[in-house]
Amino acid sequence: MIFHVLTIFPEFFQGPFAHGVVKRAGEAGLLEIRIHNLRDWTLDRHKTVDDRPFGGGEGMVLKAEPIFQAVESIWPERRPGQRVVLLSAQGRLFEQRMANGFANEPELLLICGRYEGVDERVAEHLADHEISIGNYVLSGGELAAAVVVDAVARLLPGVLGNESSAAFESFQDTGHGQGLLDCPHWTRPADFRGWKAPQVLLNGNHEQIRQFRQQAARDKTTRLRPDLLLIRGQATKPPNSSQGESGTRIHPEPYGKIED
Ligand code: 9D3
Repeated sequence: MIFHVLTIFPEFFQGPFAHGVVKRAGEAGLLEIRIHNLRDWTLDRHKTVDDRPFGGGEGMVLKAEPIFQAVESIWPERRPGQRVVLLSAQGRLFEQRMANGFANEPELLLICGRYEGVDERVAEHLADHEISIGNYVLSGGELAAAVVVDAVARLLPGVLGNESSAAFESFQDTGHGQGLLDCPHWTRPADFRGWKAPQVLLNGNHEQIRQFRQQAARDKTTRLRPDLLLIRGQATKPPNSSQGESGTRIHPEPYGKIED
């Protein structure tokens, strides 16, 4: 799979992509990451990528022209498997389901937003998806793009012991297995500073261990991520939420173009 990243900070990505799964997948030829400097597609001598917002207001906005020029030069004849993703604070919340969908595409181009935002014509007429990685304010889309690349790269066949795309298809869920958080884990020593690993995990009774883990996952989900129970309509009493209705979707509809 080929990832393109369009950014005004190309140096930023030497860090995140030089380690771990993404680095190894790159070395194995399973993915390729091409970083593109947005300023390469400016025409003025100051290499201007931003301008003041129409209507006034604080901050600057990334101009549409260099972004369109860049994408049209990277893909002179854009094909269906070549998806453009705009990372912006106004985007739809990125989740596992979207990563699964992206992993099935041959090529992805991530546009990193900056400043106060990006000229809306990029979202309307160039990008297939506009996504945010969470409800907090970042200073730009670069960290978000690295997050998306990592989440997608680890799904590619051959990268993490995903031997075939069949193994990969069995992972077409939200990433939380049965819709719950993973169960908690312990490793040696069994007693660390007086804090003991649960005895049941040491006794070798696999049925008891399975039941313990299932309950521990439920308990932890109820405590830390009651929203996951709401999505599946499993919550008996909606903890601290106005979305009490059974089966309430956090996202209003499935991701049409991506999957589901
Ligand atoms: C007045 C409100 N603005 C600034 C506080 C809105 C705003 C503009 C630009 C907020 C963030 C940004 C820059 N952020 C991104 O480009 C971004 C982002 C994010 O901020 N949070 C989560 N995901 C992403 S993806 C890109």
